[in-house]
Amino acid sequence: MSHNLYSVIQRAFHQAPDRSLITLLDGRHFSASDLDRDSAILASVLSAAGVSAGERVSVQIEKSWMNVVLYLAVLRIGGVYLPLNTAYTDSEIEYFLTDAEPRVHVCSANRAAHAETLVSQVSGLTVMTLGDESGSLFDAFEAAAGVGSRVDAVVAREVDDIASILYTSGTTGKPKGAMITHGNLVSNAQMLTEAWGYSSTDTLLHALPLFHVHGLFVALNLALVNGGPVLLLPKFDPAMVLEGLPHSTVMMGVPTYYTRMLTEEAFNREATAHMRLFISGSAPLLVETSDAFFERTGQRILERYGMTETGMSCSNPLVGERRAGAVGPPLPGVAVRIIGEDGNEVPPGEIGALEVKGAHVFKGYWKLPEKTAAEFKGEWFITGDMAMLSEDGYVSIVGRGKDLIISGGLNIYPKEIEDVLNDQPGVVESAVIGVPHPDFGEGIVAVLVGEASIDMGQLEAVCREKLAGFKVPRRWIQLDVLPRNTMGKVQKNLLRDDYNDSFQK
Ligand code: MCA
Ligand code: AMP
Repeated sequence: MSHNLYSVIQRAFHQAPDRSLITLLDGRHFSASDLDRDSAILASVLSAAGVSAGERVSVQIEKSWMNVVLYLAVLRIGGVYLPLNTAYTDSEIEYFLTDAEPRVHVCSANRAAHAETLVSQVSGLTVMTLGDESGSLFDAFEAAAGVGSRVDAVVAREVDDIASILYTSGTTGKPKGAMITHGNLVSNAQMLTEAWGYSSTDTLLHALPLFHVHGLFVALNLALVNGGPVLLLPKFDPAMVLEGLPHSTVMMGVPTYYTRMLTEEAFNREATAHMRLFISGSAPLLVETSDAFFERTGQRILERYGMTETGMSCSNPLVGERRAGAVGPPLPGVAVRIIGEDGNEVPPGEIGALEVKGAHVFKGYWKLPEKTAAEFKGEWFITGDMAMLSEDGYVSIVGRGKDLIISGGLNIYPKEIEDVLNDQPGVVESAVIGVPHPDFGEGIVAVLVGEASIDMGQLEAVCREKLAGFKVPRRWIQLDVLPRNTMGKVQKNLLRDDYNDSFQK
């Protein structure tokens, strides 16, 4: 039996081939059999371009229905889907491509010239472009459709075979490619189906990007394995969400989506009456946001918790108390434990390091066996999050052991920005911190030590050139020295206290 995720999705497609599965706001819609056929056609194009089982296809494109088809086509042929944030700069892309060595890189037309320069560095690389029904890959797809070229067979995959690589940064070093298997994705989709009572009668309001775990594996996979319709928005936009709500039953988002919806007067009980479930994750949902949402709509947002490396691990219950400030018990099939400084499990109510175990835990980091080994204790994966378990089994994420900023649901590792800043003339050292931000949850502040003549505008320009826009610090502070403890370690907690109000109005 094949464990290819596409086979699971295809079974759902075959149950209701005529059901409209992807609908766009402009009225275009695609049935299950359209997606099955189009992914078979695109699979033939990718195969002709030399992609075979186990080979990577990297993708940096705007969200569109063809993006969904491309994802399905890569799964079908047993390829490894490698999505990349559209905000990544050319230099960031260069690292990912040289590390992952994809056979095909699919990008927007405006990014093709740079990608082409990498062909000499990545052996066997082909660059293709894809927009919303445009680009060289779309032309090849149309040509293949015209001559009836398609690959119908779904390549057999084992539970442990890699379906996707997603890059995630670390406290030290360069971003690491998390190898996510077919087994991981199928088990996560199954546990979420059970926990959230998801079925083909649900319509998913899909506003998230398709290049992270949340939008791709939590949202899209859940709908696809259940053969449930998706209203695919091009991006998060409150007006589009308001338009989509009366036609949907489930929405998923990062906390910023919900705080932004609450600023819309039209977002009320009536607007949300057709919805059965709002889900939040990727960053902490403030209790005040959860309460304000409940007051406005009469519905309690269901908060869940996960990571790129694990998919989803915990979720508040569908039926029962959805506790604001907690992420709920572990999902079915997931085990969690909270470890104190002495290496032993702590009793309920005490804070410790969260570790998780289950079929959803990834296979390891691409080409980095030592880093992989360092983050596992046997089958237990060390999440890097600090957590607490209640007497009745709810997990609360109370902080991070890792030096991470989460802004608008996107992870930013300070080290990456500090490395860029420390390389600049006149900068002696830097400390990048996250402090409360009313829209993004956390905003980035750069604290610098260096020559009096440092031009902050120039530093910001360098960051913009090298780093994705969401990683560029928005506040700049210059100090004579950074606060350090007796071990010489920079005390970021003191900096966070001092600049806590940087983004308050
Ligand atoms: C955009 N900008 C940001 C962010 N996004 N700044 C800080 N944080 C952000 N998240 C900046 C851009 O650089 C630009 O500034 C300006 O905002 C406008 O850009 P635009 O793209 O128009 O912004 P937006 O449309 O308002 O986007 C904000 C957003 C978006 C809707 C919150 O970032 C978003 O959809 N976030 C969700 C990310 C996500 O899917 N996370 C899940 C990861 P400038 O022009 O100055 O550069 S998966 C995960 O974490 C795990 C597994 C989990 O548990 O789910
Ligand atoms: P990433 O690896 O980009 O997928 O981000 C995963 C990290 O996001 C986790 O390790 C947590 O620190 C954070 N995270 C995800 N969901 C939540 C949540 N509901 N509450 C608090 N933090 C969360």
